[in-house]
Amino acid sequence: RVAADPGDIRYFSEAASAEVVNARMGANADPRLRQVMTSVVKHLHEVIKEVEPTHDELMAAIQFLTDTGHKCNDWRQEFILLSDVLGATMLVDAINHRRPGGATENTILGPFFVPNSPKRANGDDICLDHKGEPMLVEGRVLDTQGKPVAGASIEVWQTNDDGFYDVQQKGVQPDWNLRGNFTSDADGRYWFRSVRPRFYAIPDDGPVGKLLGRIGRHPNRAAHMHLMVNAPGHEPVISHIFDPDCPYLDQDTVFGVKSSLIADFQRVEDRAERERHGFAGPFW
Ligand code: MBD
Ligand code: FE
Repeated sequence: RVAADPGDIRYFSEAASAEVVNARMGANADPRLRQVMTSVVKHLHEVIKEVEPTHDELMAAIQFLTDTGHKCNDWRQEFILLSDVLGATMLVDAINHRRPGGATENTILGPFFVPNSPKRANGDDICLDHKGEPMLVEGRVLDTQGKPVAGASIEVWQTNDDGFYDVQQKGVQPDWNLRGNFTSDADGRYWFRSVRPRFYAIPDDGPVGKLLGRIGRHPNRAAHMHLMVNAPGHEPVISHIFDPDCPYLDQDTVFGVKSSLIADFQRVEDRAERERHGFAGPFW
């Protein structure tokens, strides 16, 4: 039978409607998984009905996801990147960290955290090749009552002056460059030397970078240093500090900037004060 008016055609298949697909789940399905899958199928069908993709477009989508998986390796998780640039990671983070007043806000973990970074002493320099603009980081770990937390673990990681993490440049940067694990002192304090972070492009040589290019988005992250703070009996804080002068502060490609995380950077011109903080060696 040929329809007289193409607008009459019931273009979606009754036999495979979202309701029919979801009704196929068995009684033994895990309740949470049932809830998740019900929603995923419902919204997937909504997207398809809204977009009306061709078969070629469906295959392109499948190829995109396949390529995304193939780009993953020990240090590169392209799916995390995809979640990040779509705002999904920050939304999940916001849902799960409705924090009591006063606690430092979380932001995105990112794909470049490496566990078990070397223990460092307060005052150490994590920039092992001394390339970049010297920076002193000072902070204090406090509980939500404002009491200092001694013995907290502060893990930090950042890119070098060229915008790469050590794991992206094995053999070029020293191992564990710009990473370290500090411990807060009796007063909750920690301090260390590093170099000023710069804005940099997330790895954009893969399917996620290609997608950003095709939709006219730049791949740049606002200049940041990552911190993860853990202390027994306390919730971890996974966060960043951001450079207040970075031109990408209001257009971070993964939507990770929160105004409370923009740090106070001060230029220290006084030589004696620089030397007091250890910036006296042959490099500075
Ligand atoms: C990063 O360095 C990062 O922090 C995030 C969130 C995504 C890609 C690269
Ligand atoms: Fe990062």
